[in-house]
Amino acid sequence: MKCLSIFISTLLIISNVYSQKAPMPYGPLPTQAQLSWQETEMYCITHFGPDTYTNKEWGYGDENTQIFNPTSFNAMQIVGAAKAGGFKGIVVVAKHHDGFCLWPTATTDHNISNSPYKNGKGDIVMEYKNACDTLGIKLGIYCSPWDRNNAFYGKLEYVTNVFRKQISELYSRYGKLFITWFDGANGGDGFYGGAKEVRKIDRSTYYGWITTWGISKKLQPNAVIFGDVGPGVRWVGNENGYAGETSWATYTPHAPEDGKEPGNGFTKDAEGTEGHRDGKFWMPAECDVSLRPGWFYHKDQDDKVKSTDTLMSLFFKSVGRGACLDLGLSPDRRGLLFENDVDTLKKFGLLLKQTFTNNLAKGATLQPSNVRSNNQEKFGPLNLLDDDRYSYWATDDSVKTPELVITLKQNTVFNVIRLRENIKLGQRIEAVAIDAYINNSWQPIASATSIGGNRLIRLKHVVNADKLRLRITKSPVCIALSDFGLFKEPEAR
Ligand code: FUL
Repeated sequence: MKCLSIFISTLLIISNVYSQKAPMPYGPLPTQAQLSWQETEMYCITHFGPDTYTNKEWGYGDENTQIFNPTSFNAMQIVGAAKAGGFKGIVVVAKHHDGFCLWPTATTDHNISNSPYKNGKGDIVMEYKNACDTLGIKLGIYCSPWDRNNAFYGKLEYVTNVFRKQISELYSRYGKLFITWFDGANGGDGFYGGAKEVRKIDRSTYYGWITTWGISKKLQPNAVIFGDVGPGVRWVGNENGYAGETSWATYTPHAPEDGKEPGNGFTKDAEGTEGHRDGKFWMPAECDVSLRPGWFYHKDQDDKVKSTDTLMSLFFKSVGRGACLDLGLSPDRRGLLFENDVDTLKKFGLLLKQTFTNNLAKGATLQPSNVRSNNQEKFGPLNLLDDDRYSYWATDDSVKTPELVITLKQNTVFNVIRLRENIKLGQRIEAVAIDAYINNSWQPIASATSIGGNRLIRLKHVVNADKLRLRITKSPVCIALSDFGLFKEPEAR
């Protein structure tokens, strides 16, 4: 017996000497659903319904179901255009505030079965799902809590007998979803079954969020839940598509909570833009913005489709700041994306490919420069160049501001720097600086704050160098860096 325990403790000592201890996680951590969402980076949200035919943004709820009759709705064209743009998911607006359901629902007559589309046999959500499956794109669903058509809106019955049943249908019929999307616009005037009045609700309490979110968690455990107050992904606080220059994945909404997750509540929009460094929850931001001025299609906006340059700039200000970009697409009355929209998406996708396919840091050697050598054998391998977000390089617990010298294979011209942390260990780094070795001295070329799941630094001018230095200038704990990448965004275009 004694022999065995000596043997085991010897083994333990040996394994302690040779294995590197992983750093302790820091602060709130992402769930698996949040990690998959983070990797998605870019997805679209499609608005199509009665508003498309009435030229409105918010239908009143009295629209005749007969007006919904697209002649050539083609989910493959829409999802295909998104895919060409580099987007990896589609959130389908299955019901907007006007209450019209784009799937055959048992909860209300105000739905596609009572429209001429496919003689009442249509199901737009299913068509999207099939196109997404065919094209390898993730599916998400938005079902507006606010319903300006429903007679019961404002009463408890609406939540229990209508809204929750609608999301149950949606979350059980269309396969695996990556996100369930809850809009924050709520209460006001509407048709409400003919009452035509103003109905105000308390958005913190009316929908019984804990129970309502429970439906998503039960039926779609791998989906993140988006809402103003999360709980999985927060609204960034504007519909212009950008996160703050500093944007933390952690956040505390102004809401009562049960200690584990945020409860019913509200947010201060502006706080969503930056998040909170000391936030209690892992709740990164989604940046939503439409490709056109409106979310729905309006003919007079055909020439106001965002340019490739604008999309690129939004990409850097959302995805490049650790958030995800959710771009609004607006199929027209035919049920297709208009030519200009398709065109700009395609060009944007090409530009992303041109910029990011070739990581110019590949083949570089990385060397810690300011860390005492007796710590070095504890560091993991410097394998930061393999596009794996979770293999990482960690410093010893006491080393919070390490420096890395990156020696490139040759002189390299670049204008984008990418940094990522292994966020499975939390968001750790608070600030970094990067220098290039030019004319025999280190010259600062960039700095950034919050890193998290993704940080892209877009330089104003190209840099030509063969040696760089990354300095972690602020971190409360040792770091867990998973990526250092260099890219060249085409300048003249
Ligand atoms: C908003 C809604 O009110 C808009 O109509 C749109 O659906 C947008 C994505 O969310 O809050």
